[in-house]
Amino acid sequence: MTDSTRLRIAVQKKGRLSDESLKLLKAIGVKLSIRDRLLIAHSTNLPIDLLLVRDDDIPGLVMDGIADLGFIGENELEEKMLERQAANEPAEYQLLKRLEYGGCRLSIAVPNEFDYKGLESFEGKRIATTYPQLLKRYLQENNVNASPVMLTGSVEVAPRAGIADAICDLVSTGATLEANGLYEAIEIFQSKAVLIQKDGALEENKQELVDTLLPRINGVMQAKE
Ligand code: PRT
Ligand code: ZN
Repeated sequence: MTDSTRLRIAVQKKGRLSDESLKLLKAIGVKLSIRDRLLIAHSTNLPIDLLLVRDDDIPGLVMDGIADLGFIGENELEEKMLERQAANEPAEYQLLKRLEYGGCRLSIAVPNEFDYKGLESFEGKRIATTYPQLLKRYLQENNVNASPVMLTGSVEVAPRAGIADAICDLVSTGATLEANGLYEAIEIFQSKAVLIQKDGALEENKQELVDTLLPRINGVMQAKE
């Protein structure tokens, strides 16, 4: 059961942001009882419910005001914002805090045999990506005529499969690129996890709760420095 008086926080159910986000909630004193496979989890000590969802859904849930807060990667957040702006859908949110985990970069990478000489090398090329909006914005800003090819997975095999000439994907250690015979040509976006809040005022009790939680997040982050 959901209760609209409880603060609703969207968190990735399973994946790279999941553990760190839950750990942070725990560190700021939010006790949780999470049972496998459920979409919703309740805090046992505070009026908080977690929505456990795919990360792709988190920006939209906050922008639509279904979740009050959300933990999300800036890459996913910015991509969704651009997508919604293009579709004239609500795309507003408030940034509460940039966090210290989930760090990665969105980069254009090319096969080892690709002769990269600068951005002009991408002229007329096909670039496979899961982030077509971020890629399009970058290409437009830099006056490059290349075609994004949208793939929701296995982006790194697209050049080998003959689907694209290059890829635009998230990189952290670079091991995935190397294993697939690719190298990083250019970084187009840097990302970390962030905590966002829905646009507009929260109900008073929820705002009071957020006001007590935020300083605790700052405290946890400072303690780690
Ligand atoms: O199922 P769901 O949709 O929720 O999860 P997902 O598979 O879409 O996302 P997930 O869990 O993989 O990543 C969630 C978020 O973590 C991303 O949106 C980023 O904000 C952040 N993040 C940080 C990363 C990486 N680092 C990362 N390295 N997300 C993905 N990767 C992938 C990348 O796509 C590539 O396949 O890891 C590979 C590259 O890693 P390296 O270390 O080999 O360079
Ligand atoms: Zn996802």
